[in-house]
Amino acid sequence: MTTLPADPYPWPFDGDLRPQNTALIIIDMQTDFCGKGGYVDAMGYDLSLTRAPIEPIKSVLAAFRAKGFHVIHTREGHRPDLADLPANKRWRSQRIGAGIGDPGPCGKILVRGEPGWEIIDELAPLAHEPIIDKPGKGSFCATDLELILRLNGIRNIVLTGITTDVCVHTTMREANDRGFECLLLQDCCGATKLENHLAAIDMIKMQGGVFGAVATSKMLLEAIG
Ligand code: C5J
Repeated sequence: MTTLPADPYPWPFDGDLRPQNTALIIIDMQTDFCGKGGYVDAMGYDLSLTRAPIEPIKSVLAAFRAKGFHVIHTREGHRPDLADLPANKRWRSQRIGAGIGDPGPCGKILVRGEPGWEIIDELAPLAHEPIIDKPGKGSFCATDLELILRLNGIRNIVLTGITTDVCVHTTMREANDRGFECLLLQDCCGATKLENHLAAIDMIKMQGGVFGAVATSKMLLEAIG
C-alpha cells in the first residue's frame, strides 16, 4: 500500500501505486507554449509562468524513468494542411494577433512539424515514450491515448505540463470521467495567468476531489522513494 498525502485525499484512493499501473503525462511542453517567439509569447503573456514547471517536471521525469514508470508526452498542433483546425479556433487566435497556422518567429503557429510545435529540449521524449498528437485541448479527443493506457494496464495518471487551466484541466476531466485515478502536481503545471492556475487547482479539490487530487512533486518523489 503506497499513498501520498495529496489534497483532498491520500492518493491513489486505494493505495495501488506501482510503476506498472501509473503514468506520468507531460502535457504540451512545446516552444509554442513556453518559448520565445511561440504562440503564448505572441499573445503577450508572461513566459515565466509557463516556464516555471520545467525544472520540477525534469525531477519527476528523471525519477519516473529511473524507476520504470510509464511516461507519455502530448503536443497540441494541427496538420500542415490545417484540415483539423476549426474555423472558430483560427479566427479567435487571429483576432488577438497569434493566428494558428500563420507564420511566426518559430514557424507556423501550432502546426505539426514546425519548430514552435516541438517539445522543448529540456523535456525531450525518449524513443520508447509515446507522444500523443492532439488537435484540441483534451488529450483524449481524436487521439489513441485511451487505447494506449488501457493496453498497458495504466490506471493512475500523474498530470503535469501547461497550461493548468486549459489542456491539463481538460485532460484531467476527460481522464476522470473514464475512470482513471488522477493526480495533478501543482508545481509541475503553469498557466498564462497565476490566478487561473490557482483557481484550476482549487476546482479539483471540490466535492471531495471532483476530478482527483493535487500534490507537489516533492510529495510524489518521497512516496515513490
Ligand atoms: C492552450 C494548452 N492554452 N496547451 N493550450 O491553448 O493549454
